[in-house]
Amino acid sequence: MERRMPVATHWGSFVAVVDSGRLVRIEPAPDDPAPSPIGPGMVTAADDAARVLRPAVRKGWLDGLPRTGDRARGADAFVEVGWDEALGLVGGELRRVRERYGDAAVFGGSYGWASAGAFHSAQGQLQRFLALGGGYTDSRNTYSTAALEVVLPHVIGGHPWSYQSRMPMWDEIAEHAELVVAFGGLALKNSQINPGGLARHRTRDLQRRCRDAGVRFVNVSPIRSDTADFLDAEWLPVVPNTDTAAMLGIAHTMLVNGWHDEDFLRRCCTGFDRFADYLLGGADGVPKDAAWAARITGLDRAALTGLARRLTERRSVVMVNYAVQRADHGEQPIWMSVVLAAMAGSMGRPGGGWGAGYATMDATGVAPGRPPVASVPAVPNPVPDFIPVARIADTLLHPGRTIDYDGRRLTLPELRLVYWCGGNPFHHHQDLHRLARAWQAPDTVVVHEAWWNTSAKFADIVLPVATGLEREDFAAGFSDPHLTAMPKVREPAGESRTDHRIFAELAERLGYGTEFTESRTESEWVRHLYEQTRSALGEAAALPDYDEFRRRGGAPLPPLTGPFPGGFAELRADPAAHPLPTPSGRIEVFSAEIDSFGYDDCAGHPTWYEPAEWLGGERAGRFPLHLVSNQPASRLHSQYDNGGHSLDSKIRGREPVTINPLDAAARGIADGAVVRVFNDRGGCLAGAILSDEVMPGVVRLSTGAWWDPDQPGLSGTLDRHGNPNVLTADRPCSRLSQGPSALSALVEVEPHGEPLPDVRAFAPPEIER
Ligand SMILES: Nc1nc2c(c(=O)[nH]1)N[C@H]1C(S)=C(S)[C@@H](COP(=O)(O)OP(=O)(O)OC[C@H]3O[C@@H](n4cnc5c(=O)[nH]c(N)nc54)[C@H](O)[C@@H]3O)O[C@H]1N2
Ligand SMILES: Nc1nc2c(c(=O)[nH]1)N[C@H]1C(S)=C(S)[C@@H](COP(=O)(O)OP(=O)(O)OC[C@H]3O[C@@H](n4cnc5c(=O)[nH]c(N)nc54)[C@H](O)[C@@H]3O)O[C@H]1N2
Ligand SMILES: [Mo]
Repeated sequence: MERRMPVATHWGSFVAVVDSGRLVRIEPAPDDPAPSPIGPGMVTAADDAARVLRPAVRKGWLDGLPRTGDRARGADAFVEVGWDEALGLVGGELRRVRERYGDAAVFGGSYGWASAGAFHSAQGQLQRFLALGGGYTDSRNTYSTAALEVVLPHVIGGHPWSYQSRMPMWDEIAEHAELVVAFGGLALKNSQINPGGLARHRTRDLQRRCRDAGVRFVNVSPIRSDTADFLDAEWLPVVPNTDTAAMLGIAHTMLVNGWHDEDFLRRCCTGFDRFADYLLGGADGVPKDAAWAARITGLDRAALTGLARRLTERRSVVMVNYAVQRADHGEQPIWMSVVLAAMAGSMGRPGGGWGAGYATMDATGVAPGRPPVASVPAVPNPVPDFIPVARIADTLLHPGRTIDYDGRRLTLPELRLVYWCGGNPFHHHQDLHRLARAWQAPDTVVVHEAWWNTSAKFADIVLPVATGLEREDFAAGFSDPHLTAMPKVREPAGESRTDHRIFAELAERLGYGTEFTESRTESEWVRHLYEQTRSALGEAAALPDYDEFRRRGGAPLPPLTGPFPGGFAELRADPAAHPLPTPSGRIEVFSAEIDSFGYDDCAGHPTWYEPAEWLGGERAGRFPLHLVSNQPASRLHSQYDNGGHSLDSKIRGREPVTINPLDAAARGIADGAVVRVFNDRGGCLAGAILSDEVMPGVVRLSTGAWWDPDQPGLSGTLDRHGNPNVLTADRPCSRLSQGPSALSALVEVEPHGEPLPDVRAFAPPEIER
């Protein structure tokens, strides 16, 4: 007897087909116009060889408990233990570390996307558990957008994400706009994703509507396919990491021709004069004109001056994606894009102006938000310490060191116990060989994982968790006005348990079980959060009761209609009556606050800084190709790299790397060949795809292939599988944001001879029973 049940994931809603408790297949939701192919491929991963089935403890840790400076983390065998023993070890370590070193020695920053679900939020559960137990060192900002999150509140004010409700939506762009200039493109592969779930994928059809309405698109990006074919976009292949220079060249052209929106800059912005002086070369003698910009960016001077004219003459939108700011000086292209839009004249006019992150997540630019939905209740963290999220290796390597961060001085804490739940640092962090060295520092690393990925292999204690298919919940995606029921589709594999149950039992052992669970079972929690949401939204939302909601499989939420605070339209109409939440109440073209920090790598106005690694720099003599490690089309980061869709994309078992045919020919690389991608930080194998969709001088190796070091435990050895983070640099964007700069890395590529080593990324470590 087949049963059909709703499934909610970060890549959309699906239907699970289950027969006698066995998951048979996952089908697209019938009303999703553009379902993601990632969904169906989840089935085979649910019971593959990489699944963690029982709690496991690293052998060396078990033998010599606890010790530091051990080189074996990441190379050692594991010993399977019962839950009772495993929880005893974790509880004992938490108690020991807290007593001996204080609560700040516990790291609970645990960055990561985990899975959809309002209650079973991995990070939410972990942080509630650690906060009730005395606190933990947290992390701040995201790997996605750290530079944006720190700089934008200085420039337009408010919460880092508040811009999402100020920028024009796709339907407004279709109706009113004539020209979209997208720095970093609008890759539809990325709009498969929406954090926390998504009822229907709408970005593709909305983009199509813009095109049908006659909107012209310009794709400023090293990769042509960053815009869909149907958009028929003009492609400006820009040298990676030079967007700020391109925008300065356009801005200079606007200024010297008097095409800029002087009225808006005078009434609604502050500090344009200071910036104009920089543009014209007042301070450094270098006018940032189109010829200057053309030399840096590789773009035609005429293309830049043409954009200056078209952006100002037409109803235009300046769009910027997130990849451009995951780079050295990543704050600059974000800040400069706001300034460029302010100059162009469409800011605060219907369907025009500025926006970030279009198509990076489906709901961005689709809906301005949804009403709040209850989730696992947060508990204030008694420990004030935090680190900027991407400074984890620095913290482990250099406790006690001080760093700058957004006008403050932070002292990096000494971490003794690292607790990771719902993220994969050996996927997401840069310079993995450095992270592997840093990872030897703490006494103990605890990881909750469903699969033996690299972070599990680098842990001391691995606790197997149930996946999103293996527990009851409901999902409410980012900005998506919809609730989706998440019935338990199958039983947890092996002995795995939910994160919540693991923490509930640990809390019980540590003496605060009732505070953690509030005496509710998991089912009661889910029902409670749903009913809380239902009553908070009241009659108007007309949500059914929980049992009826489960029967229907979901329910729509009322969309948010605004008015949204601080919209640019109100600012343009009357800046005195509708100030932005910035110090000046206006858009800060010049920020006195940032200027007062005195940073040599982030001045008081948008500035072109030469990146540490780029095609125009000295290092390109040794490593002449710019590595674009963008988001993978075939999965979410490292999640379901072991799923069917991602496995199908591999070339002879390796992650594909796309190379321009000119660069391939110069190196004797054939389509489908296995190559070695390398620099002085590391190297990996990958399968070559030759395509002119990537500009010459650039290679694309997307993130997420599980790291497979040739000789685990030995620093610097070749990755057999193709994780670009063995090549990227662990370098902060600047002293302002301390964000990650993964997109600033140069490499060389060469053919790799036969024989090829096996890929063992999906094989579990050696396990003793
Ligand atoms: N070179 C380079 N590196 C990058 C980027 C880049 O562009 N280039 N992008 C960065 C960006 S934008 C991001 S957001 C990060 C993403 O980095 P992560 O968010 O760390 O990546 P994921 O692969 O999503 O990792 C989630 C992990 O949680 C596990 N998991 C899933 N559900 C659950 C659960 O319910 N409980 C528990 N305990 N675990 C669960 C999954 O198995 C997986 O291992 O990567 C960053 N890294
Ligand atoms: N399928 C899929 N979708 C995803 C994700 C995923 O893992 N898989 N991850 C999600 C997450 S967590 C995030 S944060 C977003 C990220 O969204 P983005 O950061 O926007 O996505 P990326 O794919 O990293 O980059 C998009 C394009 O930017 C271009 N680019 C790179 N460097 C430069 C540059 O210096 N200048 C210019 N002009 N262009 C450049 C590249 O050609 C690249 O293809 O995507 C989300 N969507
Ligand atoms: Mo991200």
